[in-house]
Amino acid sequence: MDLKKLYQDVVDGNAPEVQAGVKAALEAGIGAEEILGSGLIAAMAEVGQRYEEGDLFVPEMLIAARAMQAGLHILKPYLAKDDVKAAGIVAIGTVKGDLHDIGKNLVAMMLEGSGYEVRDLGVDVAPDAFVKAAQEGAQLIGMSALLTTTMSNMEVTVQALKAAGLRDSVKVFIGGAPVTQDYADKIGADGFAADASSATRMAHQLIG
Ligand code: B1M
Repeated sequence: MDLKKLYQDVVDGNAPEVQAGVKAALEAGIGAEEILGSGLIAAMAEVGQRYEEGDLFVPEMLIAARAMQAGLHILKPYLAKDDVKAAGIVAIGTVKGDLHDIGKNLVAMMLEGSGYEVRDLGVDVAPDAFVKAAQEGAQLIGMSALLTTTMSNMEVTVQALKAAGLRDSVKVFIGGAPVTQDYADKIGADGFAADASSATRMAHQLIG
């Protein structure tokens, strides 16, 4: 079997078919990482591109995102079978003003699969909520942003951690489509990860 139908079902936003397709691909022996990369993530990239070109609109983007989340739910137990068990508490969230959570959820899933305790703060997370998570024991703060207009809230959060006197006791890492290593350096974050597996490696480096 190939992943073309699964890919198309994500683009079309057909959640029940996406779930069935992920199950069938797993049963056919296709690896979880390949299903994720070539089926789910590649399809969302097409959705983004078609939105940019004016061929799809926000409701279609949302329906495709729901279908992808449905597929991720099935894949979750198969992802991140990492043998390195690291003790550590990570608080993760999508920054204020930003509602995109698929990438953040994926990073959270992989971290959990690698043995971290993950405190998921959700989306539209205010700087104060990240500060509170650090006060409540998170050793690593992960921030996700998908919009160029919300990225600046990562810097605001780093500043809020500093103002609360917590910057030296907590590590900060960031990611999301518009985020770069240069940006991480500029705002004083400790790390940047381009995708969910490098996010796990980054966590190992920072606190593992
Ligand atoms: Co929106 N959206 N969206 N959207 N959306 C983008 C991001 C966009 C690039 C589309 C486009 O124009 N091509 C564009 C942003 C443009 C920009 O800022 N430059 C955009 C826009 C404009 C908008 C709205 C403003 C549209 C509108 O209302 N007019 C609006 C904003 C709402 C808001 O947040 N306030 C909006 C809304 C939405 C939906 C709600 C419809 C939906 C989100 C549903 C949801 O998340 N539950 C949605 C979607 C689905 C997308 C696209 C199509 C897909 C995003 C996605 O889930 N990708 C996206 C286009 C695109 O990215 N190609 C787009 C799959 C996911 C696995 O990848 O999130 O990149 P990603 O995560 C990766 C890495 O980035 C990284 O690892 C992940 C796994 O590999 N990563 C991290 C992510 N976070 C990390 C954190 C880390 C480390 C790594 O450490 C902590």
